[in-house]
Amino acid sequence: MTNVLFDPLFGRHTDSTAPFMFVEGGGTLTYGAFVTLSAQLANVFAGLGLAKGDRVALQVAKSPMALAVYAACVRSGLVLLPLNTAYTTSELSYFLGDAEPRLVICAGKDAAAMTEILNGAALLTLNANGTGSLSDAAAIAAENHDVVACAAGDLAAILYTSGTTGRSKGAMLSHANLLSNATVLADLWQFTDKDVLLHALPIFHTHGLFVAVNVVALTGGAMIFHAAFKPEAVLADLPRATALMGVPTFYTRLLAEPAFTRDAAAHMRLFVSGSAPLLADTHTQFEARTGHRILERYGMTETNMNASNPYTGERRSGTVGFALPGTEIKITDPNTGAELPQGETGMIEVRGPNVFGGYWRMPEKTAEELRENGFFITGDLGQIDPDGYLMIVGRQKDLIISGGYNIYPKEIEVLLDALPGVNESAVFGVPNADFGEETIAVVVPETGITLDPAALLAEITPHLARFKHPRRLEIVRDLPRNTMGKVQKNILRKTYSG
Ligand code: MCA
Ligand code: AMP
Repeated sequence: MTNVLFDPLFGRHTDSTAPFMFVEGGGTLTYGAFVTLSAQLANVFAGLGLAKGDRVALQVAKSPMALAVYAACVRSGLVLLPLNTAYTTSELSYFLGDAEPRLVICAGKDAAAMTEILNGAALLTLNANGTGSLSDAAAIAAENHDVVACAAGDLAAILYTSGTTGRSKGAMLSHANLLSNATVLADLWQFTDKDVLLHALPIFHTHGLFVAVNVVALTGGAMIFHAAFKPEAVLADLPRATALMGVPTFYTRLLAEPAFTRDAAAHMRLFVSGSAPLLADTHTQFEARTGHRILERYGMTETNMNASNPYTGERRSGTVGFALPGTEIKITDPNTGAELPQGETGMIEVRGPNVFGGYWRMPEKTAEELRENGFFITGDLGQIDPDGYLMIVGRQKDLIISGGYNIYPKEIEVLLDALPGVNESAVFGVPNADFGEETIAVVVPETGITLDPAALLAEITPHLARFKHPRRLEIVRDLPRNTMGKVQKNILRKTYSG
């Protein structure tokens, strides 16, 4: 019996006494203990009648037990649906309705609200401190569990990415997608069992869950597991870490700490940045302060990681480096799809074993974005410099990235437009020194109506995760439009920047 993802990540560590996680606040979890925990959780899931292919939704605070749920799903052939802890009940009810999980795991404090939207799923609880009905059940479950056979194409996870039409799409990620990407990255970034990764990212996205965890588990290294990113806590643990993966906000916040010095970073060998553009200025300041050059890479939920600056060789700021080994990247004409000559700006398209199989139960959306020849149309605009480095120069998709979280304007515009007295609205991002971008909304009232910005915000915010809340909302007479009638968000961005 083989399980494509579980065997190389966790299966080969079954009896290992090597540390897998140094948990913030004390305690070490060995690989062996983690694998046993995953077996007990797998037995709990099987006891509920869950079988290969069933979905397990997980909306809980980051903890070792939460990560073990991932491993348990992989070993059981179950499909994990990790959900941002910031999501509100309205956002969750869509995900649960669409993915139809058989089991939902949430914090005890959220159980009552979750019960309303379960859609027939079983419910177990897992709190930030590791307690809850899931842990209770796992504690008395058998430690032996036969790993379920899983082939390359079997699903390991569905991760929701918001859509430009306002409806989130579930990206289906297979065992082989995740394994191939981890294998390539571990090799490229030279991870070994001597590495200690300081893990401060959330574990409900590709970056923190797959890139960070899979690379470490595949190579047998350890993680220092922080519940969230706190600069002081990161600084305190840097002397026992060798690597950090973060979004650009991590690096600008670290640079704001006077104690973040060359000495503080002396034990580190690698700082990786991704999920949002890293400013050239951050790059330069970081190197001047620590002597390290941040390694910037490029990825997406649908494709895992696509491109990376080299480990040895020049890490060029303003670029995301080269296509990963085994992955192809081309720049195409956004209108015709024809490949453009080197140096021209166009749509970034990606093909490789890292690219997902399609959107969950959305064949039309899949067909729009994933070509029959296997190239995925990213919605990012790029250019390849004369030395082959890929630069992301913009986005064709209407997307705001704030602190590494994606915000789709359409989702907010739909809510605003539905309010009484609102004629239309536009939501866009403007530069923000901490988060990269911040969200602004402008609203056009119906003729003769006076609207109160605070009242509008109060109407929409209960439906939106906190990170999606517009930081400013202004009432305007009309929206700038081009001759085709399309709202010119570039003009709005310029008007409201600074
Ligand atoms: C928190 N808030 C935010 C964000 N995070 N608002 C906008 N954007 C955000 N990213 C809210 C909080 O709820 C809070 O609300 C207020 O803003 C200020 O919070 P603050 O304390 O400053 O934030 P924090 O809790 O310290 O979090 C900032 C963070 C965090 C550490 C940068 O957002 C984070 O961990 N981001 C990483 C995201 C990530 O993993 N992305 C990878 C996606 P209030 O006003 O109520 O207090 S995967 C991906 O993109 C692809 C595949 C890839 O290439 O990696
Ligand atoms: P997600 O939907 O969370 O997978 O976000 C993926 C998007 O994040 C990509 O399509 C890019 O627009 C953006 N992104 C990821 N890494 C980088 C990077 N290094 N530089 C610029 N944008 C990035």
